[in-house]
Parts: sequence; C-alpha cells; structure tokens
Amino acid sequence: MTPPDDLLDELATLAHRAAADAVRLIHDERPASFGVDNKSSSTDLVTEMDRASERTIRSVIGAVRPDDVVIGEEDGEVVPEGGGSGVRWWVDPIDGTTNYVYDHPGYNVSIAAEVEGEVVVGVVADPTHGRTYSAVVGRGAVCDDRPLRLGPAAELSQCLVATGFGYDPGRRGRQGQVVAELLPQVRDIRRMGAAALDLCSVASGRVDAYYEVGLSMWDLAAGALIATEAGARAGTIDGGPLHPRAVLVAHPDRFDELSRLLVGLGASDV
Ligand code: LIP
Repeated sequence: MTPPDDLLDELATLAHRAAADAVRLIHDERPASFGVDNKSSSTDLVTEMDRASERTIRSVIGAVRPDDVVIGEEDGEVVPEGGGSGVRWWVDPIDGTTNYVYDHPGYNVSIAAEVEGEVVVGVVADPTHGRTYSAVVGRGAVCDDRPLRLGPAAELSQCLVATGFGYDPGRRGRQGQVVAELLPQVRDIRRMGAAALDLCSVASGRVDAYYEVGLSMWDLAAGALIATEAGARAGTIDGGPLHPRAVLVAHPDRFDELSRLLVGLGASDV
C-alpha cells in the first residue's frame, strides 16, 4: 500500500536535501587531493570523500528522522535503538567511485527511501552533468523539472545498451566475453561506470537498456525507481523480480527479447 502523501513528501524533500549537501561536499568543494583505499580488489576503490559523503547524508537524515534505518555502502546498516520506524534508506554516497578518483564524468550520489519494504522515493544527483534525477512512487520521474517518459522501443539491433563489470579479474573476463558476443547484435555498448547513472540513462532515453551482474541494493534502489516511474521494466536478467544480483532494465516492449539474448549468452552466470 502506497504511504500517505505527507510522508512521501517528507522523504522526497529529505532525500533531495541530503543529496544536495553531499554534492556540495564531493563536487563543489572537491579537494585537490584525498585519501584513496582499496576494498575487494586492487581496482575496487573507496575514498575519504565516499566516507565523508555518507557521514553527511546520514547526518541530514538523522537530524530529521532519527528512528529510520540507514544502509550505506561504506558504513553498512545502522539500526537505531528501538529497531527503526519502518523507513529504511539505501545510500551510495559516491556511485562511480573510480570515475570520481579520475574526475571522469558520471559519478553521482544515489539515495532511496523504502517504506515497509517498498522503495518509494529515489534521488540520483549527477553533478558533472548538472542534473538531478528523482522519482516518487506513483508520481512519475523527472530530471530536474523535466518529466521523464520512455518513447517507442528501438529494434534490438538498434538498441544502445549500458552495462558494467565487477572487480574480480576472472568475472571481468567472463563479462567481457558476453559483451563481445552481444556487441554485433545491438547498436552499441556504453560503460559509464556508475549503475545509478546507467539506470537514469534508461529513464531519460540516453540508452535503451542496462544490464549488470553483482550490484548492491544501494547502487540500484533509487535509479530503478526512476527508471520504472519513467515507464521502463526492471527485473533480473532471466525475467524475475528485480534483484541486485543480475539486473536488466529496458523498455517493456524489448525486455523479454533482450532477456532471452542475454540468458543465451550466459550474462547472468558470470
Ligand atoms: C559501481 C557501479 C558500477 C559498477 C562498478 C561499481 P561504486 O559502484 O555503480 O555500475 O560497474 O563496478 O560497482 O562501487 O562505484 O559505488
């Protein structure tokens, strides 16, 4: 059941404020240098700015809604005393950290609010392109103030498809083999290095579809709501309900055909 409008309004306002404060920190006030560490592999980066951004977001949310659960990429799940309010936040403080380290366009701040297990608000702030994508469940999706709505589906051979790769060298090799088989069958591939931006690119028609394996919910939650509120279908590569393990987001008229192709290429088995 959709939450009451006043709660949706409060969560949306808070998500926008937290994202704006985080963008100010990581982009507008970007320092000349900052600490960079590795996580799961030598190519899986985290910076002091990821951590500072998440602290900022947690502070903004906590000041207004101290009883909410916040799950962030860097500091994990923090459950307040008493077990929480039923509202849970998914936070990727810098989605596309490698892009951020190299100052390459496309890194973003991704914040989603979930009520009783349903994502109802999503904000993705993309400062290098000067855009903020957002959606509230049942109210559609926008890029800044411009409504987002998918147009007609492109033929599969004319689809521009975004994807991403994991950090494990072996998995990356297998994912590269899938791309090599896919490439001749679609218009082209885009690898933008940030899942939330890939999802918002489907919503805004900058790509026709996006698939990726091995995401986390904080990569996915906000962008998937924005894409579905813009008219896209979001699910797993094999056509199941949306799950971070193997994501496919595409025009509803092209989803099944692309799913069959990707399943046949072993895209979800890498
Ligand atoms: C990134 C994702 C991207 C994926 C990268 C990385 P992070 O998230 O947004 O789609 O391909 O490997 O996982 O780690 O930069 O927040």
